[in-house]
Amino acid sequence: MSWQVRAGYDPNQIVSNGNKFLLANGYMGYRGTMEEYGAEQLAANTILGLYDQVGDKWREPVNAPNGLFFKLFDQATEISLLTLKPSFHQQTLDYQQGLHIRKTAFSYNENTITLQAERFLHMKRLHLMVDEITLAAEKPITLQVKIGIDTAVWDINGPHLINFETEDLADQIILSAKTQREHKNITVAQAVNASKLNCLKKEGQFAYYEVTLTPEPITFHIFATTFNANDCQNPKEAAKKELDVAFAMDFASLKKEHTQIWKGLWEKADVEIDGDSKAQEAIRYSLYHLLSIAPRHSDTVSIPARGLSGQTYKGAIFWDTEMFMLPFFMHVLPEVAKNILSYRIYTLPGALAKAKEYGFNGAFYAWESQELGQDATSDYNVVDVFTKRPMRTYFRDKQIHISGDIAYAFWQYYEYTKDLELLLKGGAQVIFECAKFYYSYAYYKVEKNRFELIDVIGPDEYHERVYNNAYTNKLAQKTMKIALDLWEMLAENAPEDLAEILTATELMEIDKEKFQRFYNEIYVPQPNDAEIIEQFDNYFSLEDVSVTAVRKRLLDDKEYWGGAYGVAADTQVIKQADVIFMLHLFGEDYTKSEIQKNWEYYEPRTEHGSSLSACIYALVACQFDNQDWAYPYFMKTATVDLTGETKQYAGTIYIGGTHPAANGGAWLAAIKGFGGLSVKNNQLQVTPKLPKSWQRLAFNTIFNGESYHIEIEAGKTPRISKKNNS
Ligand code: IFM
Repeated sequence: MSWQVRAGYDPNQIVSNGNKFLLANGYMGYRGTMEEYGAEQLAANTILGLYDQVGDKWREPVNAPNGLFFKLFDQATEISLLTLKPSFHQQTLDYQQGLHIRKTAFSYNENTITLQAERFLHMKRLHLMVDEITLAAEKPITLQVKIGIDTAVWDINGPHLINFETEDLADQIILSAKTQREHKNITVAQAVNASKLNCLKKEGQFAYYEVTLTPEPITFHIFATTFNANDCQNPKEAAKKELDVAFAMDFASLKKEHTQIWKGLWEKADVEIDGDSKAQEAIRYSLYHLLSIAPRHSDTVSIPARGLSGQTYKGAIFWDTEMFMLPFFMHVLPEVAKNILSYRIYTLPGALAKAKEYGFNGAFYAWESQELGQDATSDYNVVDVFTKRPMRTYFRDKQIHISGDIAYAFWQYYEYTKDLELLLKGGAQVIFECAKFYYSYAYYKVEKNRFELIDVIGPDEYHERVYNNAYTNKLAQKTMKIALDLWEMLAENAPEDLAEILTATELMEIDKEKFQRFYNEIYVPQPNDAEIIEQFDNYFSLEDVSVTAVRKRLLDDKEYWGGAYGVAADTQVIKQADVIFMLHLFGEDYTKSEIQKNWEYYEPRTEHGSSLSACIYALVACQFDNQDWAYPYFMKTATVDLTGETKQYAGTIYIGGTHPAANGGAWLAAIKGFGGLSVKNNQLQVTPKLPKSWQRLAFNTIFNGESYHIEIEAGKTPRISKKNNS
């Protein structure tokens, strides 16, 4: 298998190829654009955790100036994909090694000019990117080359950078700037080992060279480093220093270091599928995306909903990370899972403040969380296509399941890794505060002797402000159970820590009995006579109409289906797995028949307007042993960034980019769905349900600190073998 994706020349695919060919290293993400591309082609190097706001536009991540900019000229004539149709062009992503390669040939003045470039974002030296450029021509020709740090990069709500300053050192170009609102410094430093090029002049952050091309190729390298005020006191010094170190090494050694890291990651994370090369390619490509954006370097950052592929979704962290990506990391790279969860400890003050703002106790996490846990969700998250007016949406106010998602994730991590440290370092406090929040949010319905959660939004965002969403209520109940179990566990294993946590969280004011009472008395919608669980109060009384019929009612392709007047709002058509998501998490509380009946009920009513939906339908179909139904959904989630076939707009707002939640969902569906991996009685267990064509599925996991390799072969007993941890 090649471990490569390729594309030829197609100007209509520039934006989607920017996502598909993304390089990232956990700190930054460089879109799969060509060296000569600029803002219009959405060239961007998105920096994790650095945000800016311009005026009252949305606060979003900052794209750094492009340190790998390169363009060829013949005097005034630009020789690039922006001006000439190439005689050959191929773009390749080698996702085994994290390399982006382009090969382009131009027929120009009865000559053929070839340009090759191979670049990577270093997986260890996270601030460094390197590009190896090779030029040749069939017949001798003298051309000019412009190399530098381009500020013309993609900006949705920018421009974010001001006060540009350049410094031209003998062997480096330095470009520094500040963010508009918070005045955070950012520096990009660049150096070229251009001994084979003749420097004509330097102007600002660009250098111009002359080069005579012949059939004998000329190769040179561009090195660029990026630092910002979140990384250190003096980004400029750091950028220069890191560049010096890299420059003193050669391209080959840097590449070796980089590919070695990838090798190590694949040794832990690879999933092998025999008998289905398309599924094999899709799962590896999905894992590439997760591995490339994993924050291995810091425990105060996490993974945004569109990874590091740009500024869409405000670069914010959603429930996507805990519920869809975390399981993969928890099973194969627990140290990354720990970093991701630590981000929620770090941002707990933001969640406490948000709860207070709405008049509640405890922790109400941001629906769209930025670097300090502040909620970036706008009150008007969608723009109406007809009136062009912002539409009031209630995601920020009402999507309260976010706190339970986070509490659930901490507990899941603890149960799988038995790593008590994270709980003692703040995880326990997070869980208790989330429980406290639900207790505070709940409404006690006196006539029915029960707690209810009213006026919420469940995972299905097309139905806003509903009462008793089954998933939310069940999750809130689970959150209480987790808090109670945690309390017991700490009382037994770490009583002093418990006392400290209780004091720190002011939990003394809320006694355990209240959690217990909520747990016992929260209303959780149950299967009815037909075994179907109603998604929320009165959902069944909404118009029962097909997804196709609702789609036909659209007057504009980009029209938003939800909100007050959306085409789906008064119907049973839902955006994404909701009750089915609940069955994915809590399947053990329901019979197989109930699970299947609900799948059959909700599946035709689900639009899959979110990329989070397909994987859950795949997983849950495996719960009732229907691999045939699961398989197309698995392929849909696993190929989402290969095909680029996802919704690109919410109203008029562009929401494209990569889809790490779907990538994580692909792992979940393969391993937990088809592989049937679970834990029973503190032991790993595998009950495979392989799709017909799969002859073998093999993968690794680290469970309770021990490494395991799991081999499943069709028709044979699965093998779980312990590996040597060294
Ligand atoms: O978190 C999701 C949400 O469930 C559906 N809309 C998009 C968000 C980001 O992926």
